[in-house]
Amino acid sequence: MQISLRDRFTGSILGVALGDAYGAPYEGGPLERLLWRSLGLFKPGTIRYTDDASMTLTLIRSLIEDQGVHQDMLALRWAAAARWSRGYGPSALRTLKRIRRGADWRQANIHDYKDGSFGNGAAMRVAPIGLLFHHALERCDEAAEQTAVITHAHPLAIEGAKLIARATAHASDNTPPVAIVDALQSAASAEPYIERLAIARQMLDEPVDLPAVRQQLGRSIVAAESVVTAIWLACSHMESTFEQLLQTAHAIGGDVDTIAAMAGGIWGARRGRASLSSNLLERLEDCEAFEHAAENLVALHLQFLESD
Ligand code: AR6
Ligand code: MG
Repeated sequence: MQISLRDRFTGSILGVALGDAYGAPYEGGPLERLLWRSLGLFKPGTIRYTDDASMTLTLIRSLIEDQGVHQDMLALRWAAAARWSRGYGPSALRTLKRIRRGADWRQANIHDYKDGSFGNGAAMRVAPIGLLFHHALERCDEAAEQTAVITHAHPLAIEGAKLIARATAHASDNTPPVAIVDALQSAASAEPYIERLAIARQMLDEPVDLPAVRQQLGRSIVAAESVVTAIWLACSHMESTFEQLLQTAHAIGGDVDTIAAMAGGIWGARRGRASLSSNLLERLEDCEAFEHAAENLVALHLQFLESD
């Protein structure tokens, strides 16, 4: 079956939002879960998304407004949109608040940690870059890095973002799962990613072993301990339903929403919107906004293709 570009872009962005929103209630310990469940009650019947999907949406809007990555504008837009109640990482939120108060992102991003944050926050929001530049992987890398460094200056956070962007790009080109991991293995340069991608590749040939996934690929908020987990999750569930992907994300545990968001973006780019169930979509907060943004991203992609 032929899947259109529009179906792949909307599938990917809705995949990020669904993974995030349906993963959030399962993240962290009992107190955190209780908090998310009670926040979810604000809009009866809707499943609330968190920082992952919020930053993804703002990134798309910024790409459209600025006709590509404009780091200073993007930093201001992310800072303006940041809300504590969306569950931002502590350092990321402080960085965004500093930018909101007038600090240059080039200073704000190294205030808490001198080498910058190595959290997975740069990778969780990067799917739009993979979609927009899926025809030009070097530009994809460059743009992924430009968006990452605004809040996550650490080389491991940047490489994590590049890998998720490339995985999304390959998936949107209909690359089969095993070939996606092979391609990422050739692209990776930092030891933790090279090692974990080799393990993930091997895991694709074996029955699912969740304790091994948790232990060897990781499930934390650190990029090096969640990016490859998400890539494995998407690739190992490429022929399954999105609900099955979510179930495995819940079973892995840890940073469930962000792992599911990263995986959802990759899965949706290959499978397309038509493979997402309306049951899940109906309850997603602001579903139309994600869909509309993804459609605008298709138009920008086509515009870039024409001018190349
Ligand atoms: N040195 C020590 N600890 C660090 C360093 C470092 N260089 N970098 C990060 N950490 P943050 P995120 C630790 O705040 O990556 C949300 O739920 C430190 O404890 O940049 O944007 C998102 O949805 C820091 O607070 O957040 C993600 O799921 C933490 O890593 C998740 O949180 C996270 O880094 C991470 O988002
Ligand atoms: Mg998260």
